[in-house]
Amino acid sequence: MLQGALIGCGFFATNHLNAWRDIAAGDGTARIVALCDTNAERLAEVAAAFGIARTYRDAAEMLAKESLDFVDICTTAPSHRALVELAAARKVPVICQKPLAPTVEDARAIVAACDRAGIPLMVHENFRWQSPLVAVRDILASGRIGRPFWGQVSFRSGFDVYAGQPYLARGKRFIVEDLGVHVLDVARFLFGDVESLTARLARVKADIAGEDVATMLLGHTDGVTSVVDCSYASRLPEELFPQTLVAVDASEGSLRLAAGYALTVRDRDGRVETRDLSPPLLSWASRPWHNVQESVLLIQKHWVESLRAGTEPATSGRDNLKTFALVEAAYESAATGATVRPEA
Ligand code: NAD
Ligand code: 89Y
Repeated sequence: MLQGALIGCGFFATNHLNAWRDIAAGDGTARIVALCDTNAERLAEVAAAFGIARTYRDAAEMLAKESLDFVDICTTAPSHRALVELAAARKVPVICQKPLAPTVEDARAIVAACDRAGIPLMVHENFRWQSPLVAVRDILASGRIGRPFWGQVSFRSGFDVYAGQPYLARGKRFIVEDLGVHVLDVARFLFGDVESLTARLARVKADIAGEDVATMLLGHTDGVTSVVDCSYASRLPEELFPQTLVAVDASEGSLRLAAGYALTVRDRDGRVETRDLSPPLLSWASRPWHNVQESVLLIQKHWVESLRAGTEPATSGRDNLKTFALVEAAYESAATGATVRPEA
């Protein structure tokens, strides 16, 4: 059984820990043996909730004292580089939450540190592991609707994300860095790498520092044009948080993943299929987060499989630099009004 440690016991970490507990109780391939948080109160609370006795307030001390097969970093971006570098110095494989870093320099340094140490790095870029989005990807790969030429990946909500994650209201960069990074990654997952990006951003909510609306036009290298749009300022008749909607028009058919995980496919024979792709509600999950929570379990299982097989995880640091480049390109395009060629 692989022995891991988790750093950062905040808002999102309980999802990681519940998923690790499922893995330990399931095929028993991995478990968390130690926890670290600089906040003593939070550390004690989470350690008690998950029955993890070995706790540390200093990551360097934990890495020195524990014998670990991997470390799972679930802190916010400003601390990622220093924490990954500590793990790399001890040659401990790393999972790091998104966004990988606050700057492209830090993101590249993180990937370089792991490369130099010869350790795997997976970015916890979990949206592409949501089961409805995996199903969409499988249909595209099957050729049932032919060759996609247009797509839309859309996340529009008015959910109060600031209550659980107050730091989101304070950053100069908000929706593209925090949520757009997922939605842009899904666009790459479905339609491939990107050669051009044009973006317009807006701030609608008055008392936040960053942008809460983003509309992006992507030119993918094999010809697809996609629109990626995100909003936390949308007051819709039905609140859809945290659903990602997808539309694809292709040479022989089309596909829509609509509200409520309702899939409709018109295939090359003109047949129309409708399917309910609602994700399961795991025992520890709660609506409306359950699709995200399922994807946390799936990405962590993927990490364990990759680590055991010695293969590169789908959202490795190297891969994630390409998604990171789209985030940077979006801010640059919005600032300059120009179409930008993303640079991984
Ligand atoms: P949070 O602020 O609630 O928790 C972070 C915790 O890390 C805090 O308890 C803090 O004390 C601790 N910490 C900070 N620096 C540390 C250090 N150097 N050593 C040890 N502990 C340290 O943040 P959160 O909302 O849980 O978010 C964590 C990360 O998860 C963010 O990067 C966020 O973007 C990401 N996130 C991802 C998803 C997803 O679906 N993938 C969803 C929500 C949040
Ligand atoms: O932090 C964000 C994420 O990764 O998924 C949704 C979120 O919690 C708020 O935008």
